[in-house]
Amino acid sequence: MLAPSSAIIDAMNLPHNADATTGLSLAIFCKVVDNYGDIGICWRFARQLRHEHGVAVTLWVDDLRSFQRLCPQLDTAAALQQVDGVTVRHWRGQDGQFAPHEVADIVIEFFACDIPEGYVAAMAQRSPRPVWLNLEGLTAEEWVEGCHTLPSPHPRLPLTKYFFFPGFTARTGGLLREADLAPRRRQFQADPAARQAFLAQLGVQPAEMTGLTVSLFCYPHAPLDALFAAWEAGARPLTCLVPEGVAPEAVARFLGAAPTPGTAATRGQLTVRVIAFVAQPEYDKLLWACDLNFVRGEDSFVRAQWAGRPFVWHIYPQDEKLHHKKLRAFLQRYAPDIDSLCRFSLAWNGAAAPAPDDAAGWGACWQALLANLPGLGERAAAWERQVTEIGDMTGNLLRFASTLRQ
Ligand code: TRH
Repeated sequence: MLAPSSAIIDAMNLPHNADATTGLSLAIFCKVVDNYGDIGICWRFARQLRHEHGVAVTLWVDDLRSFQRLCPQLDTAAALQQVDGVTVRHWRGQDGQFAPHEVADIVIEFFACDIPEGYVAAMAQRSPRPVWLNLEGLTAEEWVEGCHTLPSPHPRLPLTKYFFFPGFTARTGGLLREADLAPRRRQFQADPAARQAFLAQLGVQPAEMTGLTVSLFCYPHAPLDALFAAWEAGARPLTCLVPEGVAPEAVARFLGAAPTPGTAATRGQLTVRVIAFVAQPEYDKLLWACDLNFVRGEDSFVRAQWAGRPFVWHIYPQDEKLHHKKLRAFLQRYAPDIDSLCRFSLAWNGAAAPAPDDAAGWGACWQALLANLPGLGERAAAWERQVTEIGDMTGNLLRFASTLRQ
């Protein structure tokens, strides 16, 4: 059984499902499959709902430790807490009884995680019935446009769930983007002192700030040894900033030491510097501060698109190489005529040559990308404008939900 939620909420004097600003309440259920993307997306979404739309948000999440890496102020022992205006509840997987009044106006299940049966039963009893959405994963594939907002009636209960797909076109839900993100980024990028202070706080040395700075966030299977070798032999000094825990084995091989924050080594033109895994808002600044960003999964991939800088995506691997299809679909939209980025991205994801042991191939692949960095910067700016036009995902989702509310 879940803890008696009403009693705890009453004791903490928190709202059940009411909000002073809009009166709208929303519950997000998030299961952390692995890594940080699941909670990273839900946490960002929750804060935006609260801060920009005044929605009373309850975020149910089953893994508070992953969450704490993005949000250091979180108490991993608390069953219920308020963080940044959001009610965070530790979802321990138990089922239990819920009263209809505990159900939010809008219920979001993230990535088709099964929400507690007792909660679903209470949803069916609530009047009016809540809006129920399944927030899906991001892909650039075309089929998404045909599935976005489709209904899925419950087999037994008088409830209908709707699919909501983020995406890159006007026939999808768009991407998460806070209203103040672009102005904050522009201000930061127009202020060299802000960049210097930010990088210095991460331990980056003044001399390193004048060369090419690259942030690196990838899965451990990335062909990192080959890329490090290409950077080491390159024509320009390059500093690679690696948050702690990213591709630890390859990073340790280069460093000759355990990759703990503050550890750095220089060979040839390349300095690899391990930095602390930063809190989520700081990660944006890291992307804004670097000349090129390597990102992965879903959330950092989207943030790189709002950073206005060139980026390379390491896609989350899936069975039967489904991820290669998704990568190609994105490249087809983002960079159909940018050969250097397509070649590099396909190789980085193991979808094309050069192979990881082809040092000369990687050297050439990197040189081509480097030579095209200014062009990639222009493409990043144009893409940002294009995707901004379709509206942000949170606003789009609330608009869709309002059409379903009885
Ligand atoms: O961590 P990811 O690989 O996460 C996911 C999950 O694997 C998930 O199951 C899968 O569905 C999804 O990828 C596709 O990558 P992602 O999505 O980029 O999430 C990382 C989060 O961590 C993102 O919110 C940014 C944040 N972050 C920080 O806050 N600080 C940091 O220093 C770094 C490197 C990342």
